[in-house]
Amino acid sequence: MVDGIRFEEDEHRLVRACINTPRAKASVYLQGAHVAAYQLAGGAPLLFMSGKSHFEAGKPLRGGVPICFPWFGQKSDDASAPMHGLARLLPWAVESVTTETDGSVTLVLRLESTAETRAIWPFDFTLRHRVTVGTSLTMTLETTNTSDQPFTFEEALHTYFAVGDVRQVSIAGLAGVEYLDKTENLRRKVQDAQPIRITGETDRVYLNTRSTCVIDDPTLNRRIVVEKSGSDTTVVWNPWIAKAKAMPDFGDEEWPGMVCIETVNARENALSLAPGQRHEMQARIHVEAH
Ligand code: TA6
Repeated sequence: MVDGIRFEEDEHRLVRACINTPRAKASVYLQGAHVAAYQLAGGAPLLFMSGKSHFEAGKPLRGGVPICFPWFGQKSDDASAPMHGLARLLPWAVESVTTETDGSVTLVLRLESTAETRAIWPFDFTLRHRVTVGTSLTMTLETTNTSDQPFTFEEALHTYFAVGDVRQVSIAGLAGVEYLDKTENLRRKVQDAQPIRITGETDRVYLNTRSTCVIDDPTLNRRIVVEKSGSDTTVVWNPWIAKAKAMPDFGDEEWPGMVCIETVNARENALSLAPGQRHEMQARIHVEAH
């Protein structure tokens, strides 16, 4: 037993790690290595989780940090394949738990390809997700090509942030960056110099950017800083009213309370790995007073 972490079955019989450190607490489901909650001691939840989320084997949670792998969005050659890939639907194994000297806890979860995954995506891989819970939330997704042939993949840490009112939020860090607007058939646009404001359904794939993004949330009196490495794509998403209503696992009135700033490699930023090659993508998230 390592201090600061215990494993339990939740009320839906899904296994989660409950991490409690002096500075922060979090929960991570073994299914999908899915960080479901994170908050600083004495602070408000940093991650959004829908009150209507599924908590069922084989279904993704609606909130927290879904892992998208080995494709982002729809599978390009098979519309019937699961959205955002397989990784978030499968049970991951606990590889290690360590407590750092600063009291933070690092949980490493692992997913290896199987005959089931190869039937859908014909390559062998090992994924590791290293989650460090402390005064910041650091998530590192490591992909290793264990095939005897190269493969090309997309990946995302599809992070749902809790905000007081998305209509009052501004998002800095993407000025001048080219993006694909998924609300307009992937039309290519360039972000202007102003911080992003959410005034309707927003679903943008920002390309070739390694920038840190900052969510300024005057309602909750905080700034959320999203730093990243090993990622060239950032996705910004809020479903707004109609899309919120269209999602059965998302409350009709929940859309003002969330925004996704996703740490991604997708589309023209998809990655290729040679046999035996490894890649790491990391998101480092912390909160600052407003
Ligand atoms: O990252 C934004 C997005 O691709 C949206 O288009 C929307 O589909 C969202 O992901 C949620 O996808 P999901 O499969 O989790 O419902």
